[in-house]
Amino acid sequence: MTEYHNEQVVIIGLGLTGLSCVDFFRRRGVTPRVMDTRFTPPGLKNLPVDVPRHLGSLNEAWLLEATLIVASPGIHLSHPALIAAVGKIPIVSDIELFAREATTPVVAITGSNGKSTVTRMVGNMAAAAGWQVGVGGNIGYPALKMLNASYQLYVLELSSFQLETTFSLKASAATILNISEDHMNRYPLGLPQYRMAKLNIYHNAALCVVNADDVLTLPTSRHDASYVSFGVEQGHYYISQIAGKNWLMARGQPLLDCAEMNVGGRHNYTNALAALALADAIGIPHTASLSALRQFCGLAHRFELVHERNGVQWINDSKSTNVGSTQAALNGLEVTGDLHLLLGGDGKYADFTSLASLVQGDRVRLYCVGQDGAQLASLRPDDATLTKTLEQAMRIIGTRVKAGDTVLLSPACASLDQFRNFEVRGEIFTRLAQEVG
Ligand code: UMA
Ligand code: ADP
Repeated sequence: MTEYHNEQVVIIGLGLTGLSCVDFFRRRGVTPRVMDTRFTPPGLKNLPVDVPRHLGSLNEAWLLEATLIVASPGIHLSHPALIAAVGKIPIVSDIELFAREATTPVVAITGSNGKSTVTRMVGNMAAAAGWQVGVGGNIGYPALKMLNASYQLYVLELSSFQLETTFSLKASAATILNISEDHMNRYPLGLPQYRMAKLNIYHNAALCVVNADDVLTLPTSRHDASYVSFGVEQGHYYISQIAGKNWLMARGQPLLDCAEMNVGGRHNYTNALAALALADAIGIPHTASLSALRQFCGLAHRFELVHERNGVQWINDSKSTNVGSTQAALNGLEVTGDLHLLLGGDGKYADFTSLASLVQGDRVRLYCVGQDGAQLASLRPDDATLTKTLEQAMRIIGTRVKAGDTVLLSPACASLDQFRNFEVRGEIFTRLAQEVG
């Protein structure tokens, strides 16, 4: 166990991560100081009264007095108040604290899209094998909380923000599922800077699981040499046609007829391949991993059919928060009538132009909402419907839909401009679908 008694610890951020860090240190007899730029951060009501807190800004004096700063993922390391501390005082993530303590194997998963899906798939595979498995990290359950129970395996979903300040992780198997543009508001140097953060996941990993179709997922360091790959038609794990059906394959061996899975779309088949590669790496038997894949029904808010009436399908893909995930949704979609597509929210400085070709044609009707709605409406300037809110757009759609149509919320944007999180956005879409549909 790492010793923190002589450390002056400062935690930045009082959300899920910050609270888990407070608990981590207090269990070790250390009282940290906590700060958050928000006046009423969500964790405030659960913060023990004796923990010193500074709210509404970052306290530079406290930062400079610290010997260890733990930064929540939501705080930019380039925040002006942090500049004086960077390079002088160690700044780490909650995942770094976790990695220092973890004594059982870790499977680590990052990527621009598919992290939660693959994390859950691997967790389900391990559970199907009868293992005690902890699933946490960016998926919504802070990693440090998992240290309070005993597990045989940890499956960790990691964001680029968490990986920026993680140094001690030694995953048994680590993957970058794919890399496409996201969070450009946090990476002023663009995609290479974002990728650099993600590549940290391979550092000291026993095995890297890479995407053979995405060169950006390949390790750059010679220390990260041991790898297996997955891809659509190439790699150790791939998809092959057998008697007219798509099969998941591993090194020439057919493993699963994709028709046996309850999630569709090529991206979900490659997600399954990545999960199988990770599961094989840590010794989960195929009987368990394939059974888990057969039973996996997808996660809420990821291309989820939430309502169907009068021949109209309403699909909630609220977790689509970047261009890549909206492309995946549109590429996999088969619509008999018109597609009513809802885009918009906080685009995080994304370049949306690659969506343009996908939203043209007589069968597509485009609705754009939220902070970056106008920018998205310019993808189809003549007839896109621009409204301030999702609700206004849904009420218009309700008057236009007819049998055979599909309504898809796949916003390509974060929800935080108008909603607490993507779950709330998806729940409101679902409620409105039931009301207007
Ligand atoms: N914030 C401030 N001031 C601060 C600290 C944070 O304004 O001093 C803001 C951030 O800009 C952000 C919000 O508060 O908008 C939440 O930040 P946080 O670091 O307190 O977040 P947590 O509640 O700790 O949740 C974090 C992850 N959130 C982010 O990375 C923004 C959660 O991932 C994760 O589930 C949780 O830790 C547990 O590990 C969410 C997410 O949106 C789902 N992740 C991004 C994504 O998937 O795209 C990376
Ligand atoms: P993440 O945790 O990386 O955000 P999720 O599994 O929650 O990933 O899925 C987020 C969005 O990305 C959903 O819209 C989902 O349909 C889409 N998606 C899932 N896997 C992939 C993939 N491999 N490539 C592109 N999009 C994907």
